[in-house]
Amino acid sequence: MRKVGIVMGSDSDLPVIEKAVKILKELEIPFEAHVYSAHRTPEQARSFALNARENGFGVILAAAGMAAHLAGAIAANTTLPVIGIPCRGPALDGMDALLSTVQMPSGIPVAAVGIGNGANAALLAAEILAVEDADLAVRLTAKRKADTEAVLKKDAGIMERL
Ligand code: RP5
Repeated sequence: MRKVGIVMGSDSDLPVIEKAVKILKELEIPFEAHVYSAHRTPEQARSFALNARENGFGVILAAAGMAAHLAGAIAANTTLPVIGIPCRGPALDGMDALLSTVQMPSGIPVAAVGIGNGANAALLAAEILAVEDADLAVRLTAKRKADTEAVLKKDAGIMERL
């Protein structure tokens, strides 16, 4: 199975990445994570993206906050799908990162999830890989079913909590 590549602009983005990793582990998807910054270590970010396909990656998650150019910078150097995860920052609560991540020019797409939503980024990566991986598709369907059942259980118990 192709790996999910994870890049984060700083180790301060780790709490968001941990949400993604939890789901990748649950779905038994191999991954590799790095701290690469579009601004502080641009050469490392570029080299990772340029070599990602031949290094066995199938999807790349890129998490960054503030002037979040990481997902776009990665996408500029690969034709693998890139999922941007905007992270909260101190001044604008993630709105800066959201807009920096999602407002890509035509020709270089980044699929962006909501602010801090590492879980959805991992699920979307799993859905992309599952297009060609029937076993993973089965695990994804089972997870969706279990998640639905957990919500139904909350519905059944909500009156007791009021
Ligand atoms: C971004 O700047 C990083 O992705 C992080 O979200 C933010 C702050 O980084 P640190 O100053 O905490 O290293 O590039």
